[in-house]
Amino acid sequence: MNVFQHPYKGKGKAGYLEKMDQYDPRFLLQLYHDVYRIRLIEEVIADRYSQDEMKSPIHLAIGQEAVSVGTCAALKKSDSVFCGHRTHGVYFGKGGDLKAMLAELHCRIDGCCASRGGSMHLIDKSVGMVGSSAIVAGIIPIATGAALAAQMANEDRVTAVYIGDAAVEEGACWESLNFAKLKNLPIIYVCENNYYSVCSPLEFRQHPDVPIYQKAKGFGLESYSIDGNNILEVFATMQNAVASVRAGKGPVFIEAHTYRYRGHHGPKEDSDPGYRTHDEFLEWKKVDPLHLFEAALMEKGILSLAQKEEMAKKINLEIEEAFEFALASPFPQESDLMTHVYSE
Ligand SMILES: Cc1ncc(C[n+]2csc(CCOP(=O)(O)OP(=O)(O)O)c2C)c(N)n1
Repeated sequence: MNVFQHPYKGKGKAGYLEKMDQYDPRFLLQLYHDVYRIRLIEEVIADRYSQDEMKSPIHLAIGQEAVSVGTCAALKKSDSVFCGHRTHGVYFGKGGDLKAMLAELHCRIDGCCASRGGSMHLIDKSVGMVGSSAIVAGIIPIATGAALAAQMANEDRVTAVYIGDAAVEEGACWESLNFAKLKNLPIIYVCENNYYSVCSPLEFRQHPDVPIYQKAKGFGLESYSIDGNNILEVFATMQNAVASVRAGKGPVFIEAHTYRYRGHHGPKEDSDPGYRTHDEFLEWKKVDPLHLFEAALMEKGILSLAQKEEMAKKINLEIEEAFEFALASPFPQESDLMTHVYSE
């Protein structure tokens, strides 16, 4: 089955236009800015990666930015997010610091994990990014435990955990959902379904009769399947989910359909190995989360070309300064090797 026979392809620009009037234009511009910023940052990371200054492996979120920005926009700073290995979009969506992230990717002490994490293990408690893990599905029980802790401490804190479509193929996922439902936990599972697990297409791994969100429904969770490239649909769904969770109605599951443009890891586009075609990639580019939103904003007169260019100028300057910061930051000292390491 080609992914384009999948029912969730999005409605294109019309899908934005029909929803835009209900929002303050300043809010829409902020969302656009945040998506654009992630796109530009990751494109520069990709361009500079071959210089071999960044020693961390990378999994880019280019193409999937609307999921991160749209969901995080519905969360408070005091809410917690957890992530798998594709961390950058969520980190920036939650308000993460560009200098701290680039220093982390360059394995420097000013990194948000002081160089102990790298791209796949970004943690920054100052913005509520509490944990991320390269073990597929490994973060799900951890996030579920954090939601249990919030509930036991009677804290008004929602936990959101970001997982891929392959993570739902692990038992830890369903054990966690079962437990979250049982305990009525304040947690939202956001599944970024980009249709691939490394080079393995979804249709080789899961039966099309049982979409991911329906599996979650089977565990009793309130569950949605949405166009993850439409930031307004993502935001509205997450806003409802957050309200429901805060009202004590228990866990929610969101399956957001989207597509990654670059290889599973590394900086390049990757139609060559043959696991997906270049035509498929071009089809998804027609529903690009940045460009469709941009076209809709321009059609409504909310964004002008001059504004866009000004935005890009500022973001590119910020990126340039952040790279300079990262490259000037010292490497960790050998004497620090065992700091934060626990052993009996
Ligand atoms: C338990 C485990 N099994 C296998 C791997 C190897 N691996 C790394 S990423 C990945 C695919 C993950 O796909 P998905 O969860 O859909 O996220 P995406 O990369 O598409 O964002 C696999 C199989 C791993 N890291 N952990």
